[in-house]
Amino acid sequence: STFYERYHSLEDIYIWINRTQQDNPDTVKVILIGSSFEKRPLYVLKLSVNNRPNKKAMWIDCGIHAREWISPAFCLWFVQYSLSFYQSNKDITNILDNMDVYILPVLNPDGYHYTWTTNRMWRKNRSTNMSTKCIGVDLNRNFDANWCTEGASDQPCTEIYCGAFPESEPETQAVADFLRSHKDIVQIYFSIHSYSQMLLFPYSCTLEEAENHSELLEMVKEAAGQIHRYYRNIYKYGPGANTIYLAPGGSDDWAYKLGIKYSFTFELQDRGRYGFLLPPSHISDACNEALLAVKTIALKVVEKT
Ligand code: 0X9
Ligand code: ZN
Repeated sequence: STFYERYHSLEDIYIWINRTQQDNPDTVKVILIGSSFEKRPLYVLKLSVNNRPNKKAMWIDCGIHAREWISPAFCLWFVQYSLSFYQSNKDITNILDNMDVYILPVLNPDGYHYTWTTNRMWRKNRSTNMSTKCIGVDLNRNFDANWCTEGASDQPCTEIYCGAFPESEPETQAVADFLRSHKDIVQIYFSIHSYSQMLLFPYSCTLEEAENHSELLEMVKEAAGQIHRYYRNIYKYGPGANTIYLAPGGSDDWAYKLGIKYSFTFELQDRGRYGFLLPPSHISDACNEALLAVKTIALKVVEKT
């Protein structure tokens, strides 16, 4: 199997980030956007193929939940694919000619490291708090979107603990600060999770419909259709609250409310057979499906502008 068909430790991913930048100095920039609770760096790769001014952008983050290993694997897959097939695949060429791509391969490095060393099923970050012996905040409940209402918990010992206040966690803050300062250029937001095979859009924090609901529904419907057509695999799609469950404080809803009108959460393979323990032999299928969905949606946004 190739490098991209295996899971990698955090240390290996840091080495990969560095090497990818060195091997592609004209296309790849590494941006330090902050650091984790345990002071690990949060690196974003910026893919940019020419210096056309006023280019729009797309954001992809992976690994917000520690145990969802297919997610960082997807971010690496996406970067590799983009760098390899720019100029030869017309879709990726069209996308990169029209927008820069910001990729955060591991949003929750402390949690990810912990799943490699101590507890494979860890979900949250690794922050501690004087008022409790329990460790970790669910970073996808820590954003400022109907924060800590139904679907999150104020109990530090639960898996869906929302934290002491919105953006209490350094990982959340780093992402939110970066997106706030780039909100005029970022058109599309993707957050990659597993498992359950779903293409979700806002809202998850309320049962209300997003302002451009029908446009978003059209996009994920087409993406799910493409996945079915090419890979014969079923993905559900729809607003998070109706399709998976009510869950406030998520990054997708927050990004949407910030003004990023094309905001999505993908839940990759599988539908529960292996769950978070998806075998490495399934990485290429899972990533190719998600890649097709990202391309389909990004092309639709490029078409509009
Ligand atoms: O609960 C979550 O955060 C996500 N599911 S997971 O099994 N990967 O934990 C779904 C997130 C959907 N979006 C929001 N809740 N905002
Ligand atoms: Zn998740």
